[in-house]
Amino acid sequence: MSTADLFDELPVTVSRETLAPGAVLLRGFAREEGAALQQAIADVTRQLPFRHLVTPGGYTMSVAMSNCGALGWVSDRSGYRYDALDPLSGRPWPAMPAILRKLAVRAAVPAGFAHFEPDACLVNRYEPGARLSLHQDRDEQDFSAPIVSVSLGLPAVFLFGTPSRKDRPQRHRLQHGDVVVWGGPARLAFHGVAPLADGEHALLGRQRINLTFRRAR
Ligand code: MD3
Ligand code: FE
Repeated sequence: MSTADLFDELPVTVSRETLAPGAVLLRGFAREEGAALQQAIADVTRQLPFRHLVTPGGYTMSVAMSNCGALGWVSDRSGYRYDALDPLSGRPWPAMPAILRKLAVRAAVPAGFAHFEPDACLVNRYEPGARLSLHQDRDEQDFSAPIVSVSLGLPAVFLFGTPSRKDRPQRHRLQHGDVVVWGGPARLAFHGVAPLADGEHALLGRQRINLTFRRAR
């Protein structure tokens, strides 16, 4: 038995912090695996290069996106949705690499979700200046499943509100290797990312990559 087993199965360098009811931050949970995760992400984005999607309102997003898994998240002039096929190529999305899926499933456990089965992984790339305005994730069918997010590369200021747009969001700095599980009352909270500050990360260079694992159907 390792020391980690004595501390609730978390690796020794990881802390568990509750940001709000249902929102659990596992600082450094993915840090040791960073290089292997980067490899898996490169495999995905070689098959499905990052794109700047257009919102239904006609704005081009500053964040570039790719997808892997059975379902992919899509935005265009007709709306937001999950689709089994890439509307651009008509083909299925790249498979979700096992190392990515396993990380998400493993992270969900200490947050209280022992049977998380993600069928979609959205890969977001932020270059300096890129941001994500406050929104809710509500294109998934079953809000009882959490969303697991993994931050890699440059740090970002993450904004995290409540299910009401009027409430002022909390700000949290998310760093390379941080994992957050968003479930229960946090699942429909408004959230966003402040414009990415410039910098250079030892492994990823001048960018931040965020993975979000979802149960879309
Ligand atoms: C809280 N991504 O892809 S991850 C998104 O850093 C998205 O790229 C951000 O918001 C990013 O939709 C934030 C953290 C996150 C993801 C989903 C959530 C927080 C969430 C869903 C509900 C509540
Ligand atoms: Fe979101």
